[in-house]
Amino acid sequence: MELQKPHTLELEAHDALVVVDVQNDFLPGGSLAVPHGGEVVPVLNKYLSAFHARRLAIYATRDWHPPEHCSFKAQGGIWPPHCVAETPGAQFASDLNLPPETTVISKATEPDKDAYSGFEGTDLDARLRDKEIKRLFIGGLATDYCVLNTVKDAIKHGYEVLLLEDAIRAVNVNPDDGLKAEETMQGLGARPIHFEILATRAPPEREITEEA
Ligand code: VGL
Ligand code: ZN
Repeated sequence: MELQKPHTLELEAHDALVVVDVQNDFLPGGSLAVPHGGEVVPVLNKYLSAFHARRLAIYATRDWHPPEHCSFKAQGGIWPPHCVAETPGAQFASDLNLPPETTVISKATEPDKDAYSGFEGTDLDARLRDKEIKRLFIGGLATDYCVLNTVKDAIKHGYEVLLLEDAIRAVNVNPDDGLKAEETMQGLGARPIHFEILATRAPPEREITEEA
């Protein structure tokens, strides 16, 4: 067996990165700004670059609501209007370095249904199966809603989940919601990781040998 430093994690062929809802409305100045939400962007950029360098699959989910979505207060929901499809607030953070190969998964697109999970009402599971993905590295916003529910569904669907603990932030409607969500995810088997435990190694050979 190859010698490894303890507590390092090697990225493998059947790994994928799932970036959850890093959209302007959840960031500072947005209509449903997650406290410290902007802090996930530089950290996610490190994961994005690690996955991209290894040619691993990257998915970005987005809340993509119709203008009169049931989760908005005017319709009896609990949230201010946010992430209305095609509006600036629904765009991904402009400083999030999503590679062009990123697969975008739009969710909660129906007026009468909310969906916190990237799996709910989407083809995410089918796409992952198609690529024989086994492990999901999941981070983004918000810990206590869309990250929590995406992680729960991922585990339900049989994926191994690595929770990007350094790249999630919570809404905290109640002060402990984020902590409770993390406990729930870990209780279900999600393993919390931070970027530094990823083993650094040379990018795939084809990259090194590629001539300019
Ligand atoms: C989310 C509240 C409402 C999320 C989406 O992405 O966590 N939170 N809609
Ligand atoms: Zn929403």
